[in-house]
This record gives sequence, C-alpha cells and structure tokens, in this order.
Amino acid sequence: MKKGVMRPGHVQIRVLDMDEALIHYRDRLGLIEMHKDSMGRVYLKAWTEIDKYSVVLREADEAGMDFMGFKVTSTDVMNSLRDELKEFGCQVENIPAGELNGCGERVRFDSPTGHFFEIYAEKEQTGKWGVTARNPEAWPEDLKGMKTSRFDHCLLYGDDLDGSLELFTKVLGFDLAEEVMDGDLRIAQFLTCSMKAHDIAWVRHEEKGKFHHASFFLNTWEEVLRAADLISMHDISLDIGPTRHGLTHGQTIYFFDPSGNRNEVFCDGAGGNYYYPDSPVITWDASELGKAIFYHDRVLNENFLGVVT
Ligand code: M3P
Ligand code: FE
Repeated sequence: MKKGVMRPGHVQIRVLDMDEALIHYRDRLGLIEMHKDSMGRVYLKAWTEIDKYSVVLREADEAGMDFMGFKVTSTDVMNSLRDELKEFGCQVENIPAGELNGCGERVRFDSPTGHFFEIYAEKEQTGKWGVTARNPEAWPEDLKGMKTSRFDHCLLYGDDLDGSLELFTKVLGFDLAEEVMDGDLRIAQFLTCSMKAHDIAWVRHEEKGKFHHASFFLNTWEEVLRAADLISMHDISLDIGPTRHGLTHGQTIYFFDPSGNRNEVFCDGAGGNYYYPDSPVITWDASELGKAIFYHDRVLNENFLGVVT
C-alpha cells in the first residue's frame, strides 16, 4: 500500500578525486553540474529531473554510497514515517534543512542490510534543465556524453534482505516487484514505489552496507550502444554489456567511475517494464540466475557479482 514515498530523489556517492569524478559524471554520463557546497560536495542533476540535483559527490578516502534519499509527498508524511521508522527499530536521525543545499529537513535511517537512507519532502525545484516548463521543446540540444535523462535506482548488497524488505514494504509502502529465490532463501529483491520495474534493489551478500551500482535511464537501445561507444572512446573501465537483464528485462551496460563505483545506464526492455499495484511478484529460480542477470550470456560473471564498493 502506498505510503507517500514518491521516488528516488538523490544518492550521495563517495569519490576519491573530485576532478576526475566530475569529468566522469558530468562529461561522460551527461549530468549537469548545479552546485558546489562549502564542504566541497558537488551536486548534479539529469536533465529531465525537476529538482535541483539527484547526485551528490563527496570526496573521501574510500569509494561507496553514503546514503540514498527518497522524496515523499509532504512534511506530514515525513513526520509520520519518522515515527514508524523508530517503531520499526531503525536508528533515526534528523538532518536540518540546508545541510544539503536547497533541501528541506531530512529523516535519515539505517536499514537491516546496513545501508543508510533518508526521506525528505522539500527540495528546490529548478525545473527540467534546458527546456521550459511552458511549451517545452523535446530535449535540450547541448547535453554531453551519454545524455542520461534521470537517476533511476540503486542496487545494494547486504545480508538481511528479509529485514530490509519488511522495512521498505511495511513502513515505506514499497512493493516487491521481482525476486530471485534459492529454495526458501530470497537472494535478490527488486522493489518499487512507482510504476517503474524497480526503484531500489538488493542482492544477498555476507557483508552489510555495500554498494553495487547507481543506475541512470536512457531512452533507447541505440542510446545504450552509443554509451558503449563513449565508454571505449574515453577508455572508461567496462564491467559488462551492452546486454539485457532477464530480471526487469532492462537493456543495459555497466561500467566503473574513476573511483571504482559501478554505474549502469539502461533503457526499458520488452513491454516497457511497468509495475501496477496488482502486478504479481515475478520470481526467478536461482537455477536460472545466469539468465536472470544476463539474458544473453546466461552465465554468472564473478566480477559483476563480486566487485562492490
Ligand atoms: C539490474 C537492473 C543483479 C541484477 C541487476 C539488475 C545485480 O541492475 O537494473 O535490472 O543481479
Ligand atoms: Fe540496475
């Protein structure tokens, strides 16, 4: 049942060198640089996003994800979810308005898989980048690199998948859209708070709090192939692809930022990958895991499954 969580709003990613990271996220992925704060964090957005930013880069000694934020429909929703998060047993922290530039108060909480998330209701809206809100043109002409259109989801690795599933479904109103089952053990779970195939996903892993990838949306398979060309042109570290997932059916390519964080760009696969509240859970058997992850190769890839930040 929907609880007022609208969508992924931001992800704060740790990078080892800000200048190199900016070349990657701005000039290769095509995100737009929007702000730099007094801590040196750089804020970027994808062009179709109405809020000021969705990616925050923080220079640090170790790569990985600091937190992922979800935008909720109102401050009342945020306040009542805060109580429910505490009741569930989360460690909850109030982050004052303005700690992230242009963002209202945030409620940060931990999860059974050891990741940090936040909810917030307000963020400065700058509108879609490069087109007007009134009589908008189809797309802005001066986008760079892969011209990604939105930050779409994160995939995380952690141990207590059941715990994070319960938190996200019971407290935050997400639905389980797709899963991989090894007998009674769920080894991967894809959750949605929208019509998308997934807004957040987890794969079972012995360590808590690991980051597998941040994913960005492209419009077509042609754009995925064009991203692959750019990856070669600029000697970006390729992980795998272009290929298709069985899970979610997305058409995809994975690569690494200069700090070793994995990125994905993908487009909707067969049938548009939409989710309605009455959609049944799609289950993959672990025996079909190769095909579930990479529909064409149908074999597991150690690098893809093992390398996380
Ligand atoms: C996706 C996706 C794994 C599957 C990943 C699938 C890590 O990233 O966007 O559909 O097993
Ligand atoms: Fe993904």
